[in-house]
Amino acid sequence: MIEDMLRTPSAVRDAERYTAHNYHPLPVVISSAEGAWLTDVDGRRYLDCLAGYSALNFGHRHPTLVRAAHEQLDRLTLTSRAFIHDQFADFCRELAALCGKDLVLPMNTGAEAVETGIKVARKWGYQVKKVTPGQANIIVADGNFHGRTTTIVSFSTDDDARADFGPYTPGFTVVPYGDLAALEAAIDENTVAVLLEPIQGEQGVVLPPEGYLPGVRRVCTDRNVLFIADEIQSGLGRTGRTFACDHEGVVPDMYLLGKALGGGIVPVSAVAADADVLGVLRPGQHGSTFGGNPLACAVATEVVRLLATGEFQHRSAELGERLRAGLKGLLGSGLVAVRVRGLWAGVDIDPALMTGRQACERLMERGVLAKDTHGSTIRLAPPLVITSDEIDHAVAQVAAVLAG
Ligand code: IF1
Repeated sequence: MIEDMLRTPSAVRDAERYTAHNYHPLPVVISSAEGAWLTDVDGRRYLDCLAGYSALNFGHRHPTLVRAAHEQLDRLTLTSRAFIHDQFADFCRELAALCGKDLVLPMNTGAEAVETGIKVARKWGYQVKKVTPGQANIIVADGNFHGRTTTIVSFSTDDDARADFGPYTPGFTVVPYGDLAALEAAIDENTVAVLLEPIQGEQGVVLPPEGYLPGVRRVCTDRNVLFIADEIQSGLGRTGRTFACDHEGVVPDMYLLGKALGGGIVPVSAVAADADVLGVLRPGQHGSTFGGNPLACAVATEVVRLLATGEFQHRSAELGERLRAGLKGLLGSGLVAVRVRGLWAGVDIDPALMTGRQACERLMERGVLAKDTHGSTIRLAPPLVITSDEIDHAVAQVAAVLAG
């Protein structure tokens, strides 16, 4: 196609003209998608290796999920929680069962689930553990990413995410990720929770040291501290199990869920915990206009049913091994480190070769869309519907970009 006939350049300009520049998106304008493939306004196709930061685990427009959305759109979309609706019970019951927990509190975005987890842990601390009023503290890890609210960025260690958003919310202690001794030493009589990503996504798919998560579980149990696992990005099949915690047989006191829970169609997040934790909330103490709405519940219930079969977890585990082998084969040919669990990979490119952004721009030219995290690290997280041939294709494009 002749360059000056392309629609993309003007479409990029139009999109950038009327928005705040809180992102630096790749210059690609998507107009349709199906499964693991995207098509831009000029008809060019791309293999999606970001999957909406793991919000598209089931691929673009999964037919079961789209059907559920269409049917609900023609029936009922919103009631608020002032009333009950006929999709609510199935969603809460089936998600609670998937998590092995008593109760579910539905919200919309991941950050809202994280904020809900923080509020519930604090209230549990005051009412159940009996910590000093107003002194509840929560332990978090350096390199964390839990969302963008002012409280959440208060405990971020990423200056881009945190700078100039103060004054910051107190009550958080940062310890090195993976250092169990430091975490244990940071617990005091007012500690109500430990909040961790079982695998740190934005940090570049940083895997926990073997035994770390079981250690956190043991320490939290011994010290009567809630273990809150942020599985918003790592959960729901991404790592080859339902939850990343499953890899080491760890069950947190609270699961924070989001992203793929909405099937890539509507924002759906939730907190899942037992009654002795979520039971601290009474009417009027927490809520949200759209939390648990009929459209969200209809789609998310089908998401839970897709996960209940184990098919996506199995695909992610099996195809993840293919992805790992392919990427490990590039070590020494431009990659300096590879971290993979299921269909989730963080790859560190030799900084002398190119930045992560440059790598993603070159991958885009080769029909693969991915996102850099920091420096020369890129994350590869395709929809779990990707095929083995498509994984081989993606790895081949990474190899070609590294070869220059
Ligand atoms: C952005 C990445 C960033 C998350 C975990 C909570 C949330 C997220 C583990 C909040 C959200 C998104 C947000 C988006 C880019 C992406 C992201 F890690 F996935 F790559 F930023 F670090 N816990 N992650 O990953 O969920 O409120 O967004 O629904 O803000 O740029 P949210």
